[in-house]
Amino acid sequence: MIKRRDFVTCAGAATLYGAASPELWAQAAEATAASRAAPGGGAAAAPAAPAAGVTDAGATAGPADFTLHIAPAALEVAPSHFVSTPAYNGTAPGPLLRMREGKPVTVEVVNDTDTAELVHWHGLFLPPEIDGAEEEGTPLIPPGARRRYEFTPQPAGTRWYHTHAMAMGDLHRGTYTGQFGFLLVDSGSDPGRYDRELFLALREWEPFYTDQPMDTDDIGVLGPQPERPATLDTSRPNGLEATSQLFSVNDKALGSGEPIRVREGERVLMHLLNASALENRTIALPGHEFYVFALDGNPVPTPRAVKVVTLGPGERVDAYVEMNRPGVWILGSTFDPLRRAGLGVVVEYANQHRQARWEAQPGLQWDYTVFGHPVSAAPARPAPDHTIDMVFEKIPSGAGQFDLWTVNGKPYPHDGELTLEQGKRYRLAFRNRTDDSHPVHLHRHRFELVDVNGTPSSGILKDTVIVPVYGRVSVDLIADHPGLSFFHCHIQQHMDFGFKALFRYA
Ligand SMILES: [Cu+2]
Repeated sequence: MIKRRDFVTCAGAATLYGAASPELWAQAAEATAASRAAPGGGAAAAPAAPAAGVTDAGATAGPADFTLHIAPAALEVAPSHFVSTPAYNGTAPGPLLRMREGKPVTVEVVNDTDTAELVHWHGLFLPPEIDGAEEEGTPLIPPGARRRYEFTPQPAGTRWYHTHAMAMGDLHRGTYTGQFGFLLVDSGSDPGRYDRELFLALREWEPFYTDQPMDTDDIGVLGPQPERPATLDTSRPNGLEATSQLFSVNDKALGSGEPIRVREGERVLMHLLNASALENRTIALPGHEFYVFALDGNPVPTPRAVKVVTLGPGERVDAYVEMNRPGVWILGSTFDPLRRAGLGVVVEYANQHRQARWEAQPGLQWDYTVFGHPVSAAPARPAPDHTIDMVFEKIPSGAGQFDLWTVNGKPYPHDGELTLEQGKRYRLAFRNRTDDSHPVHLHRHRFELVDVNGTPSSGILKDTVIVPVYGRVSVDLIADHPGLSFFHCHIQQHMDFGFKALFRYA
């Protein structure tokens, strides 16, 4: 058994399949089991620093606890297929930032690119000037500049960091790039009983635009759809949508990296992250179950085992997997075309040399609410002081254009409309009147799921939640972190083209 501070790193190495399309070599990989993958992360130093703030790092003496260099990197996502993209310290994910809850740290960010950048610390409670959203007033880091951030990490749990730059029509900016990494805030009290710890981020690369419907997730398509309009307006064609044909777990497409090597009887801790800019993903490890104990890094009231895990962009799932079915398996997307195009990694038991196996997982649906308090045992919840409806709509812009998105039918930033009073409880009712499912994220706070498409929920704390197609999700927010707080869909294109709002405190 190893403890939290010891984690697995595997050196990446390439397997050559010769020149072939991603689809072809991914299929080859599934067939041959010659697959490898590299869990992300690097070691982190012990932190020590004063109060929160931002400084021009050039004026500050002494090394920071962590340093992130933003610079172009060449990532060998598939054999001899190098993706050129800005990344942190030359890798994607960037270095694992491991911090102790409540213990101040310094992070220095060096922008070695030719565009202004921002690093957002997703899931942390930080002041708006550090949080990493321009909309909240965090200053951009100019090209060639460096900034030193000093903050006290909280709350404990699996967080992450990523760029918050707007991309608009530029698919080489924002979360389309390799600028993402895991940030773990350690409570110091987690017994952490496991044999192996993995950090697995779901990704796509080399995005491009299409005018064809490319949705590869169907979250909520079969659900109740309480927000579906009586008549659908199909008069205008859809606009351009970003999509991809090259996928990976961390920076290696299925078949391109080291396998995850395990032994029978081991208990593996998986930190799962959807770092996609594009879409929700559903994954499985055939023959095994994910014992989910935290969502977005927050422990759930009812941990339980499930066979598939769905993650919207920005979401995290922490789960234990008992390695009790020896063989060679593919941990990957349940959607065949995505898995064959790289969204997976091979899990190989010791002394097993057979082909990597995949088994279909038909009919299984992810459901947040099963991890909450049982309805009969749910603690009483105070009535909200206010309810805020948030209606999401899409305005088709026509062929060759970018669709626009609105929150409450109004353009950003909803002046004066979304004002919070400190200490009050707000029920946010997310009403999705679009045919996409949206992972919506609120900065600097977390909220409790109250209702998902009519199913009550209790005790699940999150910072990002998927609002299904034509679906409705209600959450309770206690206004306890004064300052501007950005709200947006975590799909980059939706955020860039209007799916955003700003909460203020009175
Ligand atoms: Cu969206």
